Amino acid sequence: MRIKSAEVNVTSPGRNFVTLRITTEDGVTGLGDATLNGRELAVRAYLDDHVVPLLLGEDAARIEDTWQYLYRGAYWRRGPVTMAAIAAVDTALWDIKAQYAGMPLYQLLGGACRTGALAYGHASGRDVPELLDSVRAHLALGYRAIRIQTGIPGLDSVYGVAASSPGGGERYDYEPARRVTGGGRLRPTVEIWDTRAYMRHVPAVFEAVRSEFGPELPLLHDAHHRMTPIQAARLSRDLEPYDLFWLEDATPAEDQEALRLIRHHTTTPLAIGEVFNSVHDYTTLLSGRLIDYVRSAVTHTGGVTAMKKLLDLAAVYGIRSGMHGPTDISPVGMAAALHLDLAVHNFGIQEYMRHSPQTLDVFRTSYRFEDGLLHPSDTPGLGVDLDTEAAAHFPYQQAYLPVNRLSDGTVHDW
Ligand code: EZ4
Ligand code: CO
Repeated sequence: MRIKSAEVNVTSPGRNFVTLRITTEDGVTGLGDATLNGRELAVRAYLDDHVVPLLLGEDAARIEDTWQYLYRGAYWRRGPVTMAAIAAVDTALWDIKAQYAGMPLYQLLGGACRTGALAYGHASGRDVPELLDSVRAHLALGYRAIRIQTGIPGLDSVYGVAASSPGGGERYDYEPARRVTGGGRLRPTVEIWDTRAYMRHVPAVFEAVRSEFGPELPLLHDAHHRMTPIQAARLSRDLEPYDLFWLEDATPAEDQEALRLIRHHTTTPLAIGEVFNSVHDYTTLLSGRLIDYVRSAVTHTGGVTAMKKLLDLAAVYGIRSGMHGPTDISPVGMAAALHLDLAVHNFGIQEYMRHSPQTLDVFRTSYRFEDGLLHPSDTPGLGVDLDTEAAAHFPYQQAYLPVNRLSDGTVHDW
């Protein structure tokens, strides 16, 4: 099971993806997602220049040892670029091992704890009527849990809202990293933000959705790191009558203590961690029981090995998974998440934004969405193939997420 070759593939079928493909001497290939939205080429360089040369000739079966070697051996710890690179290697090695075993990956992780992973989709609208249409469209697609985001009166463009949703259906190009040129240079777009306008508007949106769809439907919301702790405490309390499944990223995530203040004031369940890359980002949050759901993704947190350990630690505190699953997690990263979703006892929910048909022409998936649940399929390994010929038709395109500013020009969290 020696590693014969490893290549990094960068492709942009609708949006950018970075994929590591490892091949063993006997021709088994494994895939790992290394996509870091807006910083893709940094991970490619980290892999090409500093990781791939270390892998050639090594034993593909030694997954834990390889993880430790890349993590401890680099001396410099953690960080999104490093951990996405390690994640790709780790995931590709699990894919290979499961194919050698002739089993879907979830079997090697302990086997299925459930028949499928409850998934939530993203409904959005520029205003409430458009949002209600979008919720209806998501229910028609089979979703049994739905995240709701709307435009805010007075603000031109807000996180999580598709520019327009004809027919209220799912839009594949919601929140792409965008390309804007100004003065001959590519720059992120700028959005203007007002937290007080947002906080005044959101409770009425939940009121409208609950009165239209009733008390049963699990509803989620992403505040995307924009409030102060005391603002977040206030909004979480204002939303209590609407029984959220969770409020996500209420405050900037790196300040773990901020969640303690929110927690003192509210029973709204809290989720955080999509921008984290290590179990060490969570120690205060977990031991203090300050959150209810862990938002990390396999892709950004060091792979299947590290994500399993993080979720096992969360389980000690009764905290559940809610893995990040936007379209900038590639189909490879999504498949890896689904195998873990099936295998860990403390699964909570899985975010699921569908990839575009263009993306799915390049990444051939076998996972399926049925009756609101995702299943990774019983194909040996991860169950995803990368069509490198198709990928070659979509070269990398420089693109960035927007940047937020307040009306006076101050940079704010996006
Ligand atoms: O903004 O993945 O919950 N999902 C999210 C995502 C993130 C993007 C950033 O690349 O917050 O939409
Ligand atoms: Co989020």
